[in-house]
Amino acid sequence: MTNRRNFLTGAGVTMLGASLVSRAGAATLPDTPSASSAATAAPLAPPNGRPYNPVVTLNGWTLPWRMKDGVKEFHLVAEPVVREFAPGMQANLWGYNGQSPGPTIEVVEGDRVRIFVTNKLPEHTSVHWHGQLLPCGMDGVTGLTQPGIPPGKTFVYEFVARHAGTFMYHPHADEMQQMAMGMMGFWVTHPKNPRQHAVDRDYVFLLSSYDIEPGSYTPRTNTMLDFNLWAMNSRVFPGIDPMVAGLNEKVRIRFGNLTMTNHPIHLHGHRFEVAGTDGGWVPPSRRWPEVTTDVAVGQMRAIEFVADNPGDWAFHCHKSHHTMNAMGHDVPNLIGVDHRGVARKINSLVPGYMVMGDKGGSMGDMRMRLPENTLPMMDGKGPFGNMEMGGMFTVLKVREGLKRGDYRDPGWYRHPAGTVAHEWTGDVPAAPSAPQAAGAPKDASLHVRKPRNHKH
Ligand SMILES: [Cu+2]
Repeated sequence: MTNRRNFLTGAGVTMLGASLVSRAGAATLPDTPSASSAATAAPLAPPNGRPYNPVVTLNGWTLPWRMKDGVKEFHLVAEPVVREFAPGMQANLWGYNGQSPGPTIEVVEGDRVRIFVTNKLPEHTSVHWHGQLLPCGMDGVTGLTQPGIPPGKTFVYEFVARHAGTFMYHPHADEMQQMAMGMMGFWVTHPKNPRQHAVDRDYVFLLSSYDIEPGSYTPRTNTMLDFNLWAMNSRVFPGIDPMVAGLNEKVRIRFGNLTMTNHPIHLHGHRFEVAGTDGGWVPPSRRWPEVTTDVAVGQMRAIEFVADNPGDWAFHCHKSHHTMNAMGHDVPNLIGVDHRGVARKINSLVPGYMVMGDKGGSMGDMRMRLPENTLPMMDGKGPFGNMEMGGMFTVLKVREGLKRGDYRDPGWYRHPAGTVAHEWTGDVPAAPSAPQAAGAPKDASLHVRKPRNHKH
């Protein structure tokens, strides 16, 4: 009985906070800045409050705040948004302040933070501040620490950002639906001393996954594992901006995983260390070198390295299906099947049918007609041709002479003469004939699968 009464009282306090807000009038609420594009915004130099080295949100932005009586006040609006995944494909998602993911929140260790959350969704929501050490009633778990924020209402969260590190926020209300619709955002608490953990460039993004049928616009939110879009900050390659760094600059890349599976994140041309997690910083003596680090569901990683190798370096999830876009999953393997002449006949029966490589899966240079609002499975024009990538893939561009604070794409790397793999033009021995697998059928039958094309 006591427990129940306390629980209701606790809930009442939160409700009182919300009603006080509306009674005092909208004038007391901070502005609700909104982003209209998926471009990477310039780092937000702290306009007031204590100094820090701002992060760069890949294809995202940082939420401005106002200082009120020494408290940093933010205003998040949970609302339906249209997010461009890459040029040529948009999706109806749910997010915050105009985009999915929501804007990054940056504060300094010891800051008192007040966050107003207005719910413009058709159902209740809440915000959980993943990794923060805060009073239990501010933890944002619907039903457990607060009632859900009803549609049209504004709730207030207030706590002190007690420790520096890498965090995220997301709903703890109808999670399967709301996170599959793109509701999430990054949170960085900077150290009090800006020289502590200082790096030259600090990139952040969240990993998310979506199941959007080719030709449709809205994710299927009850999908548990078979997603067809693997995203960094709700963007897929070639829609993800490159990360750039000056030669010998110290770089940090922080990422969190809000998908339903783990992602081994791999960087070419460099060795890095995991310098921090959502649990805090790893002491330097306990770090070890890696070129791939796995980030499990609900985890965050901050990796650090010196960008001492000039070039255009792939940075991607090492699960090869996660560097592809939609449509790749219902296709039979036809390697070794001679289907010359068959494709045209099938095409007259199944419009849009595409024969998948008899010499491998490469379809980077095929240009079939796609359903509307769908991206090629493997794409991205590079200086040497099609990169045959999608999903969780981007490029780290390390350049000599890049100015501090310059985040513009420097274009493709100009390789020094004699440093690019090239065709051998000397003598080639006669090729032996290919071995035939025992019991291989002479004419393997073709399985035809049409791309599913439902509209929602
Ligand atoms: Cu992955």
